[in-house]
Amino acid sequence: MTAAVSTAFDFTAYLEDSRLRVEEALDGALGPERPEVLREAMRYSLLAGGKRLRPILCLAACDLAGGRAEQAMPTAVALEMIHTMSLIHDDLPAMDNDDLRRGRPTNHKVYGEARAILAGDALLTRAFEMVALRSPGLPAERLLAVVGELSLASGAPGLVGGQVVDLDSEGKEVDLDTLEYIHLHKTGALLRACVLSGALIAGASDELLEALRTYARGIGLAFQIIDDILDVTASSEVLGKTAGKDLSADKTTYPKLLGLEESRRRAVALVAEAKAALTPWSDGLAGGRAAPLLALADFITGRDR
Ligand code: GRG
Repeated sequence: MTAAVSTAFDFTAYLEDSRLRVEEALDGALGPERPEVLREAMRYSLLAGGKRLRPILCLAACDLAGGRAEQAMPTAVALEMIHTMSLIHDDLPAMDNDDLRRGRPTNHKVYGEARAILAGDALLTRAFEMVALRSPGLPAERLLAVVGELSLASGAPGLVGGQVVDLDSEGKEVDLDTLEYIHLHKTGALLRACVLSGALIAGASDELLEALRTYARGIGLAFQIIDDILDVTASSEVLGKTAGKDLSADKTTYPKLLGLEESRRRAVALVAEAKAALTPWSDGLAGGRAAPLLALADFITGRDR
């Protein structure tokens, strides 16, 4: 009897397999930081779980551009380090002042504020080391382009700029354009760096890089809209972070400006736009080479945490 051959893309298996590979790489990425307490504080947040969406996006984009996932793994790890740094700093009393992250006490609650700041700093700088010094066998000009994307995503044109406007907007009336600015910088810029750097490592064409910019814009905004919705609809237990935080911090969110239903509709439309940008690479059964990025886009609107 011949077994039926299924060519459908198994996203659940893909996600779990990629996540496990990322966890393994993250576990091996730190060391030999000294003193030991710094290493511990870095590992505490880096290995605390999380969806690992950013590194997986990077690996998927590398694959789409014709590269091998192993080539992009050091950069994927670097992106998760930058993301983790931003969470540690975001949770500090001077910023969002939170006690819970990824289901555990926040970094500063365990190690104190000074060490949490320094653990974040060490993760950020280690991220650049991962690309510049720990990515063997890749052409220097590709690594330089990746360093450029990571710099843009982390600094004033990305995370920092978005965070400043976000903090300055607390307790004020914020319009949709400002809200979009905050999220395209605070959340979208790093997601964009994930897909662009994965593709750059594989030597992607300009046409694919442009399509990935459009894809990243769509998933970046959709990701944040869903984040805002979950802040209202999900529990702290499920989220692993404090639910209802936006309301208590008097933040403007998509549900506040548009209502829950319209916010969800907008997120779904943005994901559709993101996926449409990849149409030229979506041939074949179940989405072809673009299948992981297409499924990751849907995962963003379907997630419950
Ligand atoms: C110091 C260079 C430097 C930058 C820091 C603090 C800061 C500037 C920016 C804040 C950025 C931030 C925390 C944005 C929120 C992004 C977001 C929605 C995070 C949640 O991401 P998930 O759901 O979390 O992917 P997990 O835990 O699954 O990884």
